[in-house]
Amino acid sequence: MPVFSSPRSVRKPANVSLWEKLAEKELSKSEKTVHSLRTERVIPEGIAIQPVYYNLNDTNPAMPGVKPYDRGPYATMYTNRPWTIRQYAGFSTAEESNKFYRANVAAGQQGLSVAFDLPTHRGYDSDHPRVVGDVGMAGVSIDSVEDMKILFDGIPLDQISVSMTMNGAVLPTMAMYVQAAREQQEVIREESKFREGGGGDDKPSVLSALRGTIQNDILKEFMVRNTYIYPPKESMDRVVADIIGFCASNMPKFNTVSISGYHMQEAGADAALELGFTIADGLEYIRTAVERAGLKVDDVAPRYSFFFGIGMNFYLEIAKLRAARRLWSTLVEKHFQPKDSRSLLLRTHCQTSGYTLTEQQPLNNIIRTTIEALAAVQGGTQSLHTNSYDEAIGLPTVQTARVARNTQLILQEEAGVCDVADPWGGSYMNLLLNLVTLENTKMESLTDELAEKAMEIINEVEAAGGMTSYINSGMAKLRIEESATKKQARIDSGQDVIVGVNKYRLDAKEEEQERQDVLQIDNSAVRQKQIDRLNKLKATRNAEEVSNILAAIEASAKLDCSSSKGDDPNNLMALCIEAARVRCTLGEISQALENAWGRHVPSSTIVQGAYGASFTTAGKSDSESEYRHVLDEVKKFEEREGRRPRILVAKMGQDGHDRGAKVIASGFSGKSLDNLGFDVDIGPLFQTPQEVALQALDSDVHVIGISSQAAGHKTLLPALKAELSKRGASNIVIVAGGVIPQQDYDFLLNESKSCSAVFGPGTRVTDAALRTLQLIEQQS
Ligand code: MLC
Ligand code: 5AD
Repeated sequence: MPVFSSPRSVRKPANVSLWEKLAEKELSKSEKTVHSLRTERVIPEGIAIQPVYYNLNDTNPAMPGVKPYDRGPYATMYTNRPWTIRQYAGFSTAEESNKFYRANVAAGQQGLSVAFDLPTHRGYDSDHPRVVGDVGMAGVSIDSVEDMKILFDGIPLDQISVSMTMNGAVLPTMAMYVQAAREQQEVIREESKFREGGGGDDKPSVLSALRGTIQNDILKEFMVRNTYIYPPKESMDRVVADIIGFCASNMPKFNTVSISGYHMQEAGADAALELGFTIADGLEYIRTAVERAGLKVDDVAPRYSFFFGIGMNFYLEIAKLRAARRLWSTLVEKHFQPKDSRSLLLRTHCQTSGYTLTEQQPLNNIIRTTIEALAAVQGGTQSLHTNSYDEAIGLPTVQTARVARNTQLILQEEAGVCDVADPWGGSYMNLLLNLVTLENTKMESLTDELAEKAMEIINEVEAAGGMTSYINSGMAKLRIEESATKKQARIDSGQDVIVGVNKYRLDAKEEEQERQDVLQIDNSAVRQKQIDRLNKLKATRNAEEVSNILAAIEASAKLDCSSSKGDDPNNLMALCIEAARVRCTLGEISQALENAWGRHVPSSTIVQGAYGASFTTAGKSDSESEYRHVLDEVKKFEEREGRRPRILVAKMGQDGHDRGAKVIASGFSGKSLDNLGFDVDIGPLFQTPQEVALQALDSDVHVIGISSQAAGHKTLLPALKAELSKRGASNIVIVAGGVIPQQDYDFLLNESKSCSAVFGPGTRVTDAALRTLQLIEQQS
């Protein structure tokens, strides 16, 4: 039975003594002591809240901060320092985003987290013809160090920790951040010299003061997020490795990789897959540093950090973070034998799930986000982003961002959740399995069982030669897509409940009243502003310096040997900082690397059979009969037309979120009973409207289904329509789906007539298929 800890026992268990030692060390910079934590936090009811609870009868109880860290990476956890409230944000221009960051920090946010726009992610300047619809839409546009300086204007980079979500164009972005910090520091030094009549020069290098995190996790980009630029090998051996190497030597407080499971969960992975793949990615990054860059595990692992998504399965998500810490410490110890115990600590950021939020009855999303946030902190996260309740329809407004931030402030400052480390330690949560076997298993079954499931996945990956080989085999993507398709089928067939979507729906009129305003971004104005700034920059810089450093970057990229050590003159991060200093643009630096390595072209696959299988085993006769109705209609169409309805599922612009596209492609496709019977072509990512039109004509499709998740729809759909009419192919039906706010429907359907139907979030695949079929029939 778990009971209060107290100084009662005669011989203290070793873990408790260790905990006390670690806790005193953590508390040394504060006014608090272990004694004060135990005795002075008395609630009005007269009870002293303990910093940690454990079973006094256990000879050596598990403790936070103690191996294998199920109970948390730090001994004192939030009793000493709460998790960091770190809201991910970026809006159109550097000026707008800077204003937003400053206001957020003033309102209680504790760390920054930058969302870049898609052209920046993919290494294009704002004036590139491929990115017309994307500039400034899903985050802030950064073309040069000048933009970066504006982004952080008035924000002391040597004091506030900054996370940057960047993986593709990570070299120029990191370089511009470092250069902006240096120039910011120079200004401060100049000012202090002026004020103090000299001095200021003896301050430590700004690089060593920088605190933050760069995502730099390219492996999951190839699996799910898709903002890669270069092929996997060069991305790992030179981009990831050179950044890790540079930071290990020069930026000791900077977290060099944020190993992310979040995007796997958003793409449809269940908790075991997310956990297994993420830990396997982490092991691969240590191997890269050790084998490719000649670094030691203790040079790098203490600055690897993690990032998990937190969905609606409350208990499971708590168990996931506990299991993650155990798996990481155990596997790092086993494979790499570090000497520094910090190499074993899994520290993580979490973000509540965007996927679980709904367009219908958006206020319900506040409740969902609160539950997910609570799971993240009960699981012991170090840093947290809570989503805004308008997530399913667009980027946050000032008001919805405030509610999201306040959710965390309320948890920290009103609900008392920081009072104790790991309240779940010792819980007797048994799964069905244990009830069946009636085994009196030790508590925390869920953590154990999830860890076991993830371990099976890790073993499968390791047996395939590690994560890079496993990804190259296509298995990682397929397993996640299969899991996503099954999830969609469970929702469509009503097995998984989503309140307000597949159960307890409002009628159309009530839903209309619930509608929210969505942040509107004037994409063409942002783009023009960026182009003007680029032109000005190019007119005032030293052209010779620019071409010299770009040539040096290209030459280094072509070298066979690894130059990942931070002091190597060929280290790409060091060269890119110099390029940022002389005002090379992000697009130019990316192009220099592309000249050496080329751009990665992914292959597209469609999962077969997963959708219908869940329907036909759902055991609900009405959903099964609906499903069969669609199949019958498709069959009739085939008999009448001599071929099956053919759809091209395509994505335009730099938007790489392809869960929706893959689920539609997979659900619609196939001839067997397991899928809906359409003939499905799936286009490559990142197409221009012209490329999509040409592929549609080539494949002679009846309909194009455009999936849009990154707000480019108002520019790109009209452009596609125009491309089709130009080629005399107006008979091809266009339908659209994804994150498209209702207020844009009228523009798309009536004003610009650029598509015939919009399938918003929460649309069932069977409904979309039936409506699409009707539209094709009307057209022919
Ligand atoms: C913490 N500290 C303590 C303590 N808790 N000291 C004493 N007692 C305690 N109880 C110390 C730590 O050791 C550290 O110091 C310092 O306080 C900060 O704590 P931290 O735990 O490291 O927190 P933080 O700085 O916030 O770092 C958290 C992190 C980091 C390690 C997870 O990597 C991070 O901030 N990640 C955020 C990633 C992110 O925002 N990603 C957004 C992705 S969005 P020291 O000296 O040891 O450092 C996305 C969406 C998309 O990707 O676009 O697809
Ligand atoms: N600002 C705020 N949140 C964002 N997200 C993506 N871009 C932004 C942005 N510019 C969040 C959403 C999305 C997840 C990938 O990150 O929650 O689901």
